[in-house]
Amino acid sequence: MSTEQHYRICPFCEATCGLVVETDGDQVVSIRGDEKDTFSEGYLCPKGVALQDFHHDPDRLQSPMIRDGETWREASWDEAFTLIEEKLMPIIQEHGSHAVGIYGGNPSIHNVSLTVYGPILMKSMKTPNLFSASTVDQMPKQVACGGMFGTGLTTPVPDVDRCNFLLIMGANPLESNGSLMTAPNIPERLKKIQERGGRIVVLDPRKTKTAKLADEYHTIIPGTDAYFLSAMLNVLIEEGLCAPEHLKDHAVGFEEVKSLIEPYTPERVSDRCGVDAEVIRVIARDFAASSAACIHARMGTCTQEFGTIASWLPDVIHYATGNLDREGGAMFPLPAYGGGNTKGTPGVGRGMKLGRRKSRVSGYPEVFGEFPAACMAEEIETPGEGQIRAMITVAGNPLLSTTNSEALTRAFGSLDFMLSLDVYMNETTRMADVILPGLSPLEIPHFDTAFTQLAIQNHASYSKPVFAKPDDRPYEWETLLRLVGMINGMGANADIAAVDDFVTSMAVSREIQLETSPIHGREADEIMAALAPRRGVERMIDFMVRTGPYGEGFGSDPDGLTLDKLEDNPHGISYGALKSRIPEVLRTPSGKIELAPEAVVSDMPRLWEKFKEESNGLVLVGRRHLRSNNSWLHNSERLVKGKSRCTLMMHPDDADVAGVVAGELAEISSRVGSLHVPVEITEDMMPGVVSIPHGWGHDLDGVQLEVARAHAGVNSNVLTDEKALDIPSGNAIMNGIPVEVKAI
Ligand SMILES: Nc1nc2c(c(=O)[nH]1)N[C@H]1C(S)=C(S)[C@@H](COP(=O)(O)OP(=O)(O)OC[C@H]3O[C@@H](n4cnc5c(=O)[nH]c(N)nc54)[C@H](O)[C@@H]3O)O[C@H]1N2
Ligand SMILES: Nc1nc2c(c(=O)[nH]1)N[C@H]1C(S)=C(S)[C@@H](COP(=O)(O)OP(=O)(O)OC[C@H]3O[C@@H](n4cnc5c(=O)[nH]c(N)nc54)[C@H](O)[C@@H]3O)O[C@H]1N2
Ligand code: SF4
Ligand SMILES: [Mo]
Repeated sequence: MSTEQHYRICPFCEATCGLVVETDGDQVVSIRGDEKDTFSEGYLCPKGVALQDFHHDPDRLQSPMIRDGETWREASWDEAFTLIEEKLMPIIQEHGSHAVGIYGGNPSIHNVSLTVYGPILMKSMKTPNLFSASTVDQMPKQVACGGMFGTGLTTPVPDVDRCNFLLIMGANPLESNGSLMTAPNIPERLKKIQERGGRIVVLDPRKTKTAKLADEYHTIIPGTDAYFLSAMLNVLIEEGLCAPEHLKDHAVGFEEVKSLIEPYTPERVSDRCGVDAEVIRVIARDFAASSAACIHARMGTCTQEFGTIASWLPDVIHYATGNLDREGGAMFPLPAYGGGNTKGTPGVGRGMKLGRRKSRVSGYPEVFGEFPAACMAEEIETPGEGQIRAMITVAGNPLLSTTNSEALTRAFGSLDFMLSLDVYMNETTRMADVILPGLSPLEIPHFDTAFTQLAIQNHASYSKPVFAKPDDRPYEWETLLRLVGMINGMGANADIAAVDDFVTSMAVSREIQLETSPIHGREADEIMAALAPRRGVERMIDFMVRTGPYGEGFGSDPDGLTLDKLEDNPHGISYGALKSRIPEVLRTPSGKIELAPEAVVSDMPRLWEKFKEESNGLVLVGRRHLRSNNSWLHNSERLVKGKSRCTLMMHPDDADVAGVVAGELAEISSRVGSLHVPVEITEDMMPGVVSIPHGWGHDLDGVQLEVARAHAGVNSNVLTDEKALDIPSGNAIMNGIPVEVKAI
């Protein structure tokens, strides 16, 4: 056996672990953690190993698929594009470009072809009907941070390697490996906090793996984090524990914040949150007393009724306690690729503008260029000018991952045309007319743009493809550019090389015009020549890193970063621990941290209205498992084997009241749907809260995922309500859903 070793960043989750992929010919022999990776140092989780299964999965699509009535056939790329042109272009010509909707899914951010070229397709389509997994995920955090700091990805990350007090709310990094916090080997990093005498406190309605590791765990009623955090801030103010000195001159609005949160004292919110007033006080005091403290508030605090307010308050508390932009607190990474907060004039910008358009049916404001995923169904089904008649999904499984799956499936079924760029025929793509397959992660280059903006260390890493792609298959950036060419009237056989040259030279021209760019005023032709002979996505990556914060700047810093240099360093390049970036990182019009942004202020009355309401009855939350990745890694036997993980977790008292028995099916229903799901009784759930994981329910007609089908589970989004949103961000509410449970 003659094996070779390749280094590849794992594309599955935000931890971005470095892997060693051992191959023999065209076979993957083994996958292990790369001990020399400058960031992950050998860590990996079972999903990284399962990359092997994904690569060799017989269900992974290898050629375009075209629907013939109820059956499918493989087709050539030319035939598929001819059909797309035939079906899609008349819809645009007859009804306008807004008749096309595009949904971008989560792997778009883990696949650089899609990250860089997906937005180009979205722009060329000139449709306002853009949707993504962001509005079933982190949009509230982006809105809160966009308001405070000026751009949607200026989200401070917990400096976990140096903090001594970590408050974790609505996140379970021991299963998820972290989110909006790129930190490979989070289990070890958390244990080290404890080893150096620090403390971890978890607030979660379920006693998760992370909660079990914590020094202190408290239950909290879902959807009430905004009250808890307001009360915590009130304690800090009332007891004179605020110390924002180092940022005082760089912030405005703290007085306004004080009056906004004033009603929510620990004693008043205690019943509402299900947390003792004294516990809130002690957490506030401990937080303030720590030399370096931060809050990691994530999924559970975003996908809830007050997602934006609950995502805003942690950073206000970071500010108030002097932990913002300070070692061991919440800090801003400086990514190699650049990003919104490295472009333009340091320290000032246009800030965030929301609501430049309204969605047609419900009038939801646009947020960072998109509408809530939750309004896709009504935009497709409501007749009239501007109705969506065709959908394009790119690396997304919205029929399983977004709210009210049954309504959305019905809506997708009524489309005149649907195109999916995906790797599987799954719950969503089975509804398409044409599927254009992406390649295996081992056949494409890898470079993280988003996650280096969220990483707890400044670093850069690039992976070359492990295997050459099959000759007859395009890279996804080529597929996207072929679509862009088609939309721009170049036909089904658009000259991809010409479109590639055009979009790259546009990017170069834009950069040259920026006064703060290292290539300001240079000639575009000269820069394009310097990027040769690379083309496509590699050329874009080279361009981005050379003009980025560590870049070689096309001659301005000969020792600086280039793609060549990244290729020479397959274990990554470390730029060290995070450094303070205020005020340079800010892009607000005032040039200050705007502590009371309009998007939040305008939502505070809603928080108060809800505060006065009585709430009782069961509510549903989600959960993640280490061996799962949203909806699409269930076709790996090694990840799904063992007892079913798609169960309804309930506290014994709730199970008694509902009369349900462990291991037997119960019926759970919400305003929008109902499911039959096996019960798992556990004291880990707080009373009043039940939990089902998302991303399951693979036994639908037409799904071609043999292993996943045999471990189908149920789709929890049959229960989530598309009419209930976090108002400022348009984000879906996936936690705290009112439900009823009964025995069957
Ligand atoms: N109830 C509930 N629902 C949730 C959540 C929850 O916590 N609870 N979590 C939400 C969150 S955080 C997210 S991010 C969303 C995810 O929502 P989505 O992004 O819509 O769904 P995924 O399950 O990630 O599906 C990804 C799709 O991309 C395809 N794919 C994978 N790699 C590639 C590639 O390289 N190219 C192409 N073209 N396709 C590829 C897969 O086959 C799959 O169809 O789900 C959300 N839904
Ligand atoms: N293994 C695995 N890893 C993943 C994924 C996966 O599917 N599987 N998905 C990836 C993606 S796309 C994302 S976005 C991240 C998400 O990663 P995390 O942000 O860590 O999210 P979860 O693991 O869903 O944990 C959310 C927690 O919030 C709790 N919760 C629910 N409602 C509330 C509430 O109102 N208040 C509070 N305080 N807590 C609440 C839930 O009980 C749960 O424990 O994980 C990523 N990593
Ligand atoms: S934690 Fe697991 S899934 Fe996430 S990047 Fe590392 S190996 Fe991949
Ligand atoms: Mo996500």
